[in-house]
Amino acid sequence: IREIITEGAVVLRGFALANEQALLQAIDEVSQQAPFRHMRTPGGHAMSAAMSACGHVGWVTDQRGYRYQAEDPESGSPWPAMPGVFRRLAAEAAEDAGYPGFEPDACLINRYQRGAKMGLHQDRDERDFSQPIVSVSLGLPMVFQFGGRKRSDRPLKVPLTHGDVVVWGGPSRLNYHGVLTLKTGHHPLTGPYRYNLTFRRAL
Ligand code: MD3
Ligand code: FE
Repeated sequence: IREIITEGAVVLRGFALANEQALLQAIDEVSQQAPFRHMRTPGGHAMSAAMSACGHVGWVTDQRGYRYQAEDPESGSPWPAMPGVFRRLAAEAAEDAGYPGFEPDACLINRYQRGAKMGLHQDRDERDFSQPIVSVSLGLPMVFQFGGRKRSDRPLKVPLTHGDVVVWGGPSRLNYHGVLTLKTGHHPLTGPYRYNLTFRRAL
């Protein structure tokens, strides 16, 4: 089931369901090597979503700003390699949405607990905005806010549930977006959490 949100943004409902167990196990393995942590924004606020990452580079934020880097700042070691099931799923979803040949080099793993949210922002720390972004939702449901090219454009609310995959590219690549506050809940596979995998070509 494919829904178009706007030009360049496609929701593939349930696309990740066939791999749910393998994806959650891979999140577990990655986060044993690169534990979830609440990074700080350059302004000094702790982000409410906990983050981990895998791939050649990981997205980080600290006093110095936002960037991609090859080492986990907590350990000084390289980020864990991107699990095969991650890479394959991201490439298949991108191809389905009309972006063949997507080879992500970064996967950010966001873990939301009750009360966590992500305010409206643009993703602009990547080098090539012609590359799409693939996002995979697992666990508790949450409402995604999809805005326009300007912060002041009124966002559309899109509910995302376990297994949904969204591909953003082309004209929607620099749109503002965010997620509303996660409500308390229990998911049979993830307990109190919602996970989001965000696949990007950063370099
Ligand atoms: C729309 N994460 O980590 S991914 C982020 O659910 C982030 O954790 C959200 O936004 C989450 O930066 C949503 C979906 C997403 C990612 C990039 C986009 C949507 C996008 C770029 C342009 C438009
Ligand atoms: Fe984002």
